[in-house]
Amino acid sequence: QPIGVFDSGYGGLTVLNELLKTLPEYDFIYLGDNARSPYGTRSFDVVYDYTLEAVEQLFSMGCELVILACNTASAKALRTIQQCDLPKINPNRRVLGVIRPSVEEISNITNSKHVGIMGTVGTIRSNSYPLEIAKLFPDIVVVQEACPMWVPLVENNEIETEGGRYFIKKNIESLLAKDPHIDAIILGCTHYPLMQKEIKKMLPKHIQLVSQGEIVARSLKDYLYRHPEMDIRCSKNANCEFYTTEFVDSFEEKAGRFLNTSLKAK
Ligand code: DGN
Repeated sequence: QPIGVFDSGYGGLTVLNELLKTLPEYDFIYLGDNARSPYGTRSFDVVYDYTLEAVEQLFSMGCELVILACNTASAKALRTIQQCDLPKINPNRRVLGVIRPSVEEISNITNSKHVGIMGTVGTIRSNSYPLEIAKLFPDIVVVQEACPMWVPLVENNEIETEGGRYFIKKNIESLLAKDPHIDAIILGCTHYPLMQKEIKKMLPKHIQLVSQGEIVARSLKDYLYRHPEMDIRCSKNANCEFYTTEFVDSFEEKAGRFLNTSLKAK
């Protein structure tokens, strides 16, 4: 069976990209809810409803395991889906998010024990990162910055423009002003790796920038190893299908740009 990968739009492709490299022998189905993206400023209830719908769609396409490759959905919908919905839908199916694996890596990336998190308004307001980090590493200080303009910059290819740089600088400076001891920043939104080059130019050299794709891919590989009962490895040529909830043509164009390849979507 294929592994489902879901995002509100294109951001999850940065995770899919790493999954394809790390798990080349698996089939994937990517679903972008482009019709209703962005999720960043939407309420808990709305993000939960949309995410559950997407998960059920991926289940109906044959996925037994779905990755929410979206921090906003992981922050606002994952726990309820895991605890309340899955037992009713099918207790053998699994839904995993991107926040927990990123948090588990934190102690390896900071020496100062001061970490910055950048994300959508929804992810930052949910406090998911500070709460999860406090459970595993209570001595780590966490400061957060919501970057409401960053997803639109990525979606509209405006990163390397004067306006794009203005908003990147504004949020970086605001985060660093909150805590000068930060030595690592987690890009807590799956869109942000596409801005990494510009962000790095504005960061002091000693600050490490962490994007989630590789972390999530490593963590999923480990998960599949620990759960051999989820026998979803494909036997012949691995395959990846793409679905969008709106405008197939522009999805193919943009997703192709993000993945650096041409692709067909449905
Ligand atoms: N890529 C999503 C995330 O990681 O939070 C955000 C996209 C959005 O809908 N704003």
